[in-house]
Amino acid sequence: MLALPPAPSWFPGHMAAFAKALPSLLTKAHVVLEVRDARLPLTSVNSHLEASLVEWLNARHKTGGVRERIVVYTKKDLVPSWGEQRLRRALAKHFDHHLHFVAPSSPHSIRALHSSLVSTRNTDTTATLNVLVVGMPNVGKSTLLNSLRAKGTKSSQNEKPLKTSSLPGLTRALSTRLKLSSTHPIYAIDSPGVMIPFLGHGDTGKERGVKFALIAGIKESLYDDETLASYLIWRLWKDRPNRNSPQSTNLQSNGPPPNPDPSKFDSYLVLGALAERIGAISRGGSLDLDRAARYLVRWWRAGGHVKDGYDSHCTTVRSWGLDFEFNEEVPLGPLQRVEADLVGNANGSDDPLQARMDGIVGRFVEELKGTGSGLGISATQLKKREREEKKRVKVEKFKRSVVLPSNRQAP
Ligand SMILES: Nc1nc2c(ncn2[C@@H]2O[C@H](COP(=O)(O)OP(=O)(O)OP(=O)(O)O)[C@@H](O)[C@H]2O)c(=O)[nH]1
Ligand SMILES: [Mg+2]
Repeated sequence: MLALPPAPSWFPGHMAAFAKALPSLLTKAHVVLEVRDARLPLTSVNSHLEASLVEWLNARHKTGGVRERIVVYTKKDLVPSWGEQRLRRALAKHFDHHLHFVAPSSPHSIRALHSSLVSTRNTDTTATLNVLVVGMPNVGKSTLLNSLRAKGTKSSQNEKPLKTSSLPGLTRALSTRLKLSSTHPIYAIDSPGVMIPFLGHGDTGKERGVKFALIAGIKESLYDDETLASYLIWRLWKDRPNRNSPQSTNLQSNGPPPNPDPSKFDSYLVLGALAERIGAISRGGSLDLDRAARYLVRWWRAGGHVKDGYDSHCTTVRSWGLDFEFNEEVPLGPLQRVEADLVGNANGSDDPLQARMDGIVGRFVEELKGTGSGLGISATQLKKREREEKKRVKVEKFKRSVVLPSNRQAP
C-alpha cells in the first residue's frame, strides 16, 4: 500500500445528534432513501446508521403499513456504466433493498426513482408518503431531493429549495417537508450527512480516509491536495484499463507490472509533468506541484477519467470506482443473462467481472458483519432466500431436462 497519513476523525455534534434521533425519526417514515456515492459504492455504506435502519425495516411486520428502504447510488455519471448491473447483482445476494443509480444529468434515472416512490405509495392506503433521506456527507442527498421535486412538481430545474455545495457538511439540520409531487401526497425530509465516527485501524482506515477526501466527503482541511493527488495517480496507473485503440500497444507496455511496488512509485514525476503541461509555474520559475495536484483532483472529481473517454474501447479493466480493485486485467464483455447464470453456474455467473465483484462484496459484507453493525437482512430472511434460490435452480434444471429429449435425434 502507498504510504498514507493516519485516518482523521470528523464527527461534529450535529452528526451525532442526528444519528441519535434517527430511530424516533424513522417511526414517522414510510420510505428511507439511503444515498451512497457510486464512486465509493461500499465505503459510502454508513455502518453507523445501519443498525437503526435494519431494525426499522424488520419491525414493519409488527407495525403494518409501508416501510421501504431504497438505496440510491448518486453520481452515476462519474463511473463507467458497465459496473451498475453487476453491482446490483452482487448486492442482491446479500440484501433485499431496491436499488437505483441516478444523476441529475440523467432525467431518465430521476424519473425511474420518482415512479418508484409513486408506486410505493399506491401499494398502501396511507394518505401521505413520508420519505426520509439519509447518507454520508456530500453524497448528493440535497441535490437528489431537488431533482425529485423538479421532476414531480414540474417546477423549474433552476428552482432549488435545498442548498447544495461541493463541500461536505452544508446541511446541518433536518429540512422542512418538501413536496415531491403535485399529483400525489409525497413529502420528503432532507438530513445532514453523517460520517462514521472511526474510520478504522491501520492501512484500511488510512485508505478509507483518503477515499472519502477524494470524493470530498470529509472536511477539506484534513487532507492536502498532494496526498490526494499521489493516491489518485497511484490508482489511475495501477487500475489503467487496457484499451483497444491504435495506441494500445504503447499504453500496455507502459502499464503496471502484475504486483506494482508502491515504494518504487514516484507520483511527483507525474505531477511535475502535469505542472509543465498546464503551465503551473511558481514565481521563482519552479514547477508548482501544489497547483498541479489541485488540478488533478478537480479533474477526477468532475469525472474527467470517465468523461474524457479513459474507459472507452476497453477490452479489459482493473477497477470500478475506488472500491473495486481487481489487481489484474479482467475481460470486459457483455453481461450474461440472469437465466443463463442460474442454470450454468451455482455461484450465479460465468461473467468474470461479476465473479470478481461478487467476491469483493462478499468480503465487505463479512467485514461489516464482524463490526456488529447489524448490517443487512436477518439470518432468517437470508435462509429463506437461499431456499428460494435453490428451488429456482432446481426448477430451471428440471425444465431443461424436460426440453432436452425432444431435441435429441431418434435412435
Ligand atoms: N456529477 C454529479 N454531481 C453530483 C451529483 N449529485 C450531487 N452532485 C454534486 O455533489 C455535491 C454535493 O451535493 P449535495 O446535494 O450538497 O450533497 P449532500 O449529501 O446534501 O451533502 P451534505 O449536506 O454535506 O451532507 C454538489 O456539488 C452537487 O452538485 C451527481 O449525480 N453527479
Ligand atoms: Mg445536504
